[in-house]
Amino acid sequence: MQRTLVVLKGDAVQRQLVGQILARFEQRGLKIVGLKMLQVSMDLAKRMYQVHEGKEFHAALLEFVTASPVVAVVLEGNNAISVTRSMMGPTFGPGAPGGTIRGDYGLSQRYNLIHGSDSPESAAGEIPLFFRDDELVDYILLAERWIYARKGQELI
Ligand code: 3AN
Repeated sequence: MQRTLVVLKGDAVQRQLVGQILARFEQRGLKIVGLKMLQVSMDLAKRMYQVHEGKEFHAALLEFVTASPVVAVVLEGNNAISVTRSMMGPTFGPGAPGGTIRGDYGLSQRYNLIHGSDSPESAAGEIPLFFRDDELVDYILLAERWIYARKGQELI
């Protein structure tokens, strides 16, 4: 099972879309193993978006992500990273197809509702920025029995 970090950004919180967006991930079968609301500090924002340092939108991005509380989530599932990314859609709403989160809820070229880790390496770096180990909960999701098929020990 793979884990990914999702951050529902300030526009999702302020537009009261948190429940609807989380519901999509739950309905898909992804398991919530970490969940918190927090105010992102400038220090955390800089660490989160270190890869974008030097880009012309970097300052605006830091301002956006620190302007409102956000909701951070760790989702677990088979191919959680690519499944989450495909559900988010392309970076900005106007270019995102309907059926994706950004395509269904976004119109801005700057506010884009959600962040999702883009690789296993990013997820491994980003999850600890938002969650301590003891804030990630190991539990059995009973629905898993019907979300996945079993092939020996493997869930497919
Ligand atoms: P994604 O969120 O789809 O992975 P990335 O990784 O290309 O997009 O960019 C990370 C974040 O940087 C985006 N979520 C977006 O908020 C911001 N960003 C990327 N490109 C631009 C841009 N041209 N103008 C403003 N913000 C941008």
